[in-house]
Amino acid sequence: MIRNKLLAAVTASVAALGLAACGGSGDGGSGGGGGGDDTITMGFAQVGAESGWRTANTESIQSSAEAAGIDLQFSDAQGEQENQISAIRSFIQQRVDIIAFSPVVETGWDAVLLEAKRANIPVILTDRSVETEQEDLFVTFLGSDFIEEGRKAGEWAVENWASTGAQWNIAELQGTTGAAPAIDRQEGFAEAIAGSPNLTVVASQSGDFTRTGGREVMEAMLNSNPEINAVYAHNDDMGLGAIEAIEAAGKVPGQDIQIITVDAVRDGMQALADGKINFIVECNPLLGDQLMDLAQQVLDGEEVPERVVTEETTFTQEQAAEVLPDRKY
Ligand code: GYE
Repeated sequence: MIRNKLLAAVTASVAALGLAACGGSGDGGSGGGGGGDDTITMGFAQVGAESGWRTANTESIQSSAEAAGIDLQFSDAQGEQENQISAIRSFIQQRVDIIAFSPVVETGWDAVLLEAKRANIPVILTDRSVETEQEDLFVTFLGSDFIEEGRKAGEWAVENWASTGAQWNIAELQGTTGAAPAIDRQEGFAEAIAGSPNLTVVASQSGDFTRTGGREVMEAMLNSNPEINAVYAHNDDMGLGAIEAIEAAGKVPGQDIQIITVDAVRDGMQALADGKINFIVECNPLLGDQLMDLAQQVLDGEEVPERVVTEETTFTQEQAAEVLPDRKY
């Protein structure tokens, strides 16, 4: 099965090379897709436009590519893994020099990544990682440590909620089912609160990282669990949706129901400064410059680290008010 796909991939890439005629060096180096000049062509398969984080991430990648003189072939998968796989296949056919992508979900990438490998096109993962059976299907992974983000959220809950001695009934709004940040943020949080018997996750469901998803899930949760007095949302947008649902239910977000989110995009930071969110764990979307540098290094044949972790912080309400005027996204 896999063999057949491989053969098909090899045939397809040979055909593509034939079409490109004198296109490239054939070693995956720069110029392969650019018709003989030195411009690097990067195929980038984005998740979609589900959140403020994603918008900032897309802008960062597009402007950094332009600044670096990299020809960016950008594709938006609208949240569907299938679309992302087709985009990657078409990048392979076009013989781009390098492929970068942020996988919608963690699993199901082995076949297409093998095709890229067979075609000698290096792949860089950005933002989210994948689970593969084979180890060398991508060169490096640039992005956050999502387990650590979940842990920071949980540690704040332990220090600020558990320490009161009261009972905290937490609604967890999970990100996209099967996505690395949803899996890892849940894990890190659960691990951090495990020793606090008065912190209980009473409901946990996916709001797909969107504002609408957060609002709808929160509405349903408040109906079936009126005792909820805390929210842990895997991103700001779902937290912002939850705020709408909480207000519609006649409760005060940030007070009757305290909220922790992840991302720290402008709208989230504004809600934090306004007292509607209580704590935000930062997740940095500005990966463009680092991605372009890594691409250049890989195509120059330099060694790059297997993992590049983004530096991040956390924000209280006071800190949000301080940094908000200079916040770029
Ligand atoms: O937190 C969320 C986005 O993968 C880190 O995806 C990213 C997450 C981010 O939709 O807002």
